[in-house]
Amino acid sequence: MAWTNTEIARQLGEIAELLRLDDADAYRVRAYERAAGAVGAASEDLGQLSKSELTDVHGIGSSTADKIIEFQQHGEIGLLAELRARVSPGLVAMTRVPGLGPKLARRLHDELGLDSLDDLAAALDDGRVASLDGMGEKSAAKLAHALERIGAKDTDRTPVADVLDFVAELCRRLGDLEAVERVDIAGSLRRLRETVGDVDVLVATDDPAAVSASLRDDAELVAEVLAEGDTKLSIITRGPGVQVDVRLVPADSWGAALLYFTGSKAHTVRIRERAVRRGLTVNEYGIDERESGKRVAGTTEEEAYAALALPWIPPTMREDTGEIEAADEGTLPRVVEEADLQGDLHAHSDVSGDGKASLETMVKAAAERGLRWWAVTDHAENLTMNGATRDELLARRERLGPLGDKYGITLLDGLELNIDAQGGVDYDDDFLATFDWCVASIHSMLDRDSAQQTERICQAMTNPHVHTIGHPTGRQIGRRPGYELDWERVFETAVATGTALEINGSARRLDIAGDIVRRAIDAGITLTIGSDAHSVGDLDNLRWAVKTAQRGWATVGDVLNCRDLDGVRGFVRAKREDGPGG
Ligand code: DGT
Ligand code: CA
Ligand code: CA
Ligand code: ZN
Repeated sequence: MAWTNTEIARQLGEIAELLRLDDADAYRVRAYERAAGAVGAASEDLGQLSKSELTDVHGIGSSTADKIIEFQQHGEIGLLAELRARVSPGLVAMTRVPGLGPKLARRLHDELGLDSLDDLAAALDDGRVASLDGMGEKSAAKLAHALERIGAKDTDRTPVADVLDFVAELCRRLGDLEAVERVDIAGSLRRLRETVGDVDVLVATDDPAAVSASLRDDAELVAEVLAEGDTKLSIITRGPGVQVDVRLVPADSWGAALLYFTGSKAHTVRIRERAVRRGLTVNEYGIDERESGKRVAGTTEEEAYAALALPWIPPTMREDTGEIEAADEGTLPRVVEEADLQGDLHAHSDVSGDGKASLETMVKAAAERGLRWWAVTDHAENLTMNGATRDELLARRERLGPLGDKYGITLLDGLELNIDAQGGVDYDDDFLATFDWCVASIHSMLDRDSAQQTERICQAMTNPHVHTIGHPTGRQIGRRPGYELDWERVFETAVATGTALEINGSARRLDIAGDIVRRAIDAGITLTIGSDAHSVGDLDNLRWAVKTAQRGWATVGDVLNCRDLDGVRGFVRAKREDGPGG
């Protein structure tokens, strides 16, 4: 199978991480880190290359090239399997705590015998960590706080970013099978929760045994079969190593099964209660009259909801946070959909250092997606190593008109500014005033406390040329928690200054999250959607941003990307002309 660069980089990165915890030679660790970085940054598909082509890529050596080829051929790297077996998962879990590096994790493991986040919490509680040589009360308190923030219980869940590519390939292969009529994602992944416990895939078929057998025997995808029955196959995948439950249902139960297995559990419990009050029963096969057993619905989800006198409710809203009441009262908002987007307000080209595709390639791809306008927001100069200089930006500006004309799309001359320690940004006001659109983001001093991060962001919003705040909390799901911003203050400042907040669609970020989106809308905030694309494929991030917006019940009116060019320009003008407080 053609593994994506993202997945290859993840495998190499995990090897580096485990080698370090395994006390391997620092040089060897570094080699895998460098290779992971090189693969992640590559613009071509490394999955297709030969060994000599691979070693020609800067950062990939002979031994790491061998691992990539091994992964291509077997869907598994022996060394990684070995390391996963040898290095304790508890030790790995401890390194997920911000501020807890591999060295300290090892000491906690070896000297205090800690082997899980629960162990760590207990040892922080009873003072054993504080009494460790070189630790002290203060460092221990910091760790305790960090541990609280990541929430110990969420760590055995997998970030969606780690499973999306794999699941897309799995669904593609299932869809290609003769016996499969339909295939779709269900469960928490369909609702786009930011982490998944396991992945649920629904298949409509009248030959479940054949589908089950084909998948079971697909050694490129399946590492282990956990359970196989008439209606369900549970596997552990290769690649991300996650559990997938594949449910096999007849086509005429499709809607009922999709409703049932999409959940959330809380949502479906409410649905069943409602059914009972109407003399109906709901299960994964259909909706039936309780008395007669006569089936009333089940082929489509719309029909299933309609049988309960409800409109279809988007999966992203099915968390029992008022959606059933709203649907019942006829006040369920029509949430934003991907087709409502007229443009993208955060994306990169190779004009700044970490972009992987040329401006023209990106523009062409954006136009082909049907976007009417596209803001290219390359990194501004203060970003270490990657920022664009004034001259590079001026040269880029000359190309925007002709490229837009060539591909039939309007290009907004944009920037992603860097918010400094005091809330200032790159360049000077006169230069900034010549741009159409500016995102401002925190890219440095990520470990400052919440009060300081709130201050930096609010200060940046007072700049008349800052139009939205990019990835506001800085979180990377599964890697580091976001800053705990003082949201009331952020919202207040955003409204007062006419600044928007971004929903960043990178699956690793999904920032701001759905629950914050909902609060922001209540506070009267305008939202912007950004793919934060660094490559053509990343433009798909728009979909994740839209789903995150839906989780926050955002409508077309709440999202600037749903306006036409005049609408966007009007938003920019309003801030520049009226100024803070206007
Ligand atoms: P996860 O896997 O923890 O990220 O969350 P979900 O929502 O995917 O949960 P999962 O995989 O346990 O089950 C998928 C869906 O199937 C769930 O959202 C609702 C449905 N479901 C599974 N088991 C039950 C059950 O025992 N009762 C009810 N009401 N629904 C269930
Ligand atoms: Ca699940
Ligand atoms: Ca499941
Ligand atoms: Zn950024």
